[in-house]
Amino acid sequence: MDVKQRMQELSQAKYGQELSQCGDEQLYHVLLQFTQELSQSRPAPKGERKLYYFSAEFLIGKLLSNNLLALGVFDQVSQVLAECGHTLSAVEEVEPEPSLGNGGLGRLAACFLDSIAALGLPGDGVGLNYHYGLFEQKLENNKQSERPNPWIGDESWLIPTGKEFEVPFGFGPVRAKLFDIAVPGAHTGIANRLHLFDVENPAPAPEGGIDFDKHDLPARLTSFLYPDDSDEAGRLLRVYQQYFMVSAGAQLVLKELEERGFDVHTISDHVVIQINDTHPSMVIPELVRLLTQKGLTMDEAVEQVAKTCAYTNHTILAEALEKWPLTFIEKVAPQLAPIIKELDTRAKAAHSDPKVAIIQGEAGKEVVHMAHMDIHYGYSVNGVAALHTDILKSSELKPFNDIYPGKFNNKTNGVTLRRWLEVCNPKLAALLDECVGKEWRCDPNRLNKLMDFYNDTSVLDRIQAIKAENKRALADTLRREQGIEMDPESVFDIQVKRLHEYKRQQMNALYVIRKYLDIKAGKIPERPVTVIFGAKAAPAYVMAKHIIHLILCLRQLIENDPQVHPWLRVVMVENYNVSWAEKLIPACDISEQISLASKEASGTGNMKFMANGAVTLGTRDGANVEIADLVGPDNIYSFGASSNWIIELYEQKARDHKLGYQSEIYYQRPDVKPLVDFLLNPVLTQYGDADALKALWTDITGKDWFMSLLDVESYISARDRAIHDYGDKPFWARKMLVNTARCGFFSSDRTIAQYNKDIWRL
Ligand code: 26Q
Repeated sequence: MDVKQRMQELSQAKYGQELSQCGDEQLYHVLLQFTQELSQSRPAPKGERKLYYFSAEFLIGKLLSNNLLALGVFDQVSQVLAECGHTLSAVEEVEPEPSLGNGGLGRLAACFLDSIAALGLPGDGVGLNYHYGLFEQKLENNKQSERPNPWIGDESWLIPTGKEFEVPFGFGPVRAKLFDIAVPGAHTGIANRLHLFDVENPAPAPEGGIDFDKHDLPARLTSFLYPDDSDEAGRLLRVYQQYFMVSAGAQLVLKELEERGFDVHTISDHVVIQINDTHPSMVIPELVRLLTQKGLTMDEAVEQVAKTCAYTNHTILAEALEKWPLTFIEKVAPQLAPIIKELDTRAKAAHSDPKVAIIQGEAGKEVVHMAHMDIHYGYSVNGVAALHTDILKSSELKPFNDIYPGKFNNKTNGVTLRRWLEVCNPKLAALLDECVGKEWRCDPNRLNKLMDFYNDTSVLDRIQAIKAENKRALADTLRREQGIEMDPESVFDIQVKRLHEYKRQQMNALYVIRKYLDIKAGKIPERPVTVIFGAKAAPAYVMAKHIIHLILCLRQLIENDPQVHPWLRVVMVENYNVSWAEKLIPACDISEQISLASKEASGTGNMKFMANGAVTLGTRDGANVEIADLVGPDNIYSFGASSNWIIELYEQKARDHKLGYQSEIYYQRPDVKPLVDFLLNPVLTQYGDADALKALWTDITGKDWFMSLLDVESYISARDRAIHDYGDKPFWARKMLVNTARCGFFSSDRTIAQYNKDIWRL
């Protein structure tokens, strides 16, 4: 196919003009259509078994570059654009980002779809077509506010399919319309699909902020991605969303099963449903319901479903494990309640331990424990990193592991190196081609060969030159788009991820306070450091918003102080999203992965930073443990209390409040107290809301549930050590090289190959 000719034809047809006369906006729409045509001409992969990845979130990000790469026309399109005086990156600026996910879990689902297609496996995503996705973040007056984030224009990636299903809610039936997004596979000729369900008449965006009438159903069902669970009406809406997704999704699965010519009694031979966290768990009773409608007995239906569904757990945080009041389910989907009760009765008959019951609580106040339903009625339960799976097996879900020892398995997360290295860091990718051969793009383990260049000063110099260029590019973009000034010669120390107390952005802020106080006392740091944050807080998560406020007040304080900002700068990127991640990650020197050990199930940002040659400063938590094992102790800065010790402290806390960690450190350690007390200092509070900072101070000194004070001293010294080491250029460049060389394990192609071998068997 002649790429240029087809692009010419499209620009004539759409705009009646030559390609060379088109602006970026028009070129984007030409390329959107071009890409869609190519993707849609690809067949679906064949196979006796098909995977359906059910997920409330698919944080796909912009698709243009990614799809051009998968379709094998990236270079040709770049060339054509260059001939017209344009660049793909400028054209891609026109594309709105679909933010159909909150963070790690949603982005993982997107990486998985990319890898499933790249491996040529038959597997589609099933989710919801949120019109405004995750909110757009504004930072004003040192606080976050939220706006709707529309992404569906007249032309988008959505392909109307004409398929419709009826979802039987308690208040009446609602039609679910199916839209698809094509998922072309790299290095294969196939394309899979992301199936997104929508209501027939979606409501327009609310005026101003993101508040809307949560009772306005069905019009509001697919308006927003759920960012929190803070109020009753909102939580009920989430259950409506979940049932809408799984009922329509289960009907789609059965329709396709029939179209593929298989007997419904053999569904478990031909279908695998991977349940991404508990958000789609109602697919289990819904599928039982639909199968019995199709003539299976209850026993048969339960058996088939239990051989079809597999569950992935992404958290041990109790507050994030979904337990819905039975009354919610009776209201949303009354026909599911008797089925869930039946599943519970069967589980209780087989296992008397009340800890493993599905329905818990006294009469009238029963809750349905979604994860328990998944474990009893799924054939596989997996965690997302080795440490996380061990914790699930040995403590959090131990009673279940005792019952079903064979069910539990680990699948360490991964990321698609196509987006997170090839597309976002083309210069490093090209250097890797030179050093280890282009084959790494299909076989990421080839990157290990980069170790041959450990002492090659010319390669080490080029690795550093590429990093320096990426840092300058980031500084330019941030100046242009957000008016932010930063010194590209300084160390770029980056923490970007959702704002959560367990991720401990507040501990990073305490480090900033330490350095600020040092500089004011005349103790000048070894070299300038730019501390970069990017984070959205759930709109109703008060403490998270206080932490954003602290960061922004510190930023302003330092910006206003010419004695400090040559040495220390704080940057907070507004509206951190996938597109910002693609610019920030290639420019990072030090990757902050500082969650309280045991709390971050895996993390995936840590892997993206590593691939791009950033050195991790982290606790031994989640996949950081595996990163440390791969790169060795000289190429990572590990610090902080071990997960075993933390789990022990929480157990002590549960047994006896006096023994467990109670933030006594504030009173005991003379170096720690002034850092926390700075939150009350008028030098800082003049820039913001003294009450909010006081509330944060009270929390850290009184509760500090995620123990930032326990680790803050070892954190400060590890961080200072990293910043010191950065000064020895060849020494540091080797660490960068080792990190990139060892990242092959974290390719999501490896993760998906393992899911397929151990769970899906497609
Ligand atoms: C639950 C109930 C009500 C409303 C919202 C939710 C909800 C929404 C989103 C609960 C959890 C999430 C997202 C969780 C998440 O992103 N987890 C992350 O998953 C990654 C992929 O496995 C891991 O790498 C991260 O460690 C984990 O935090």
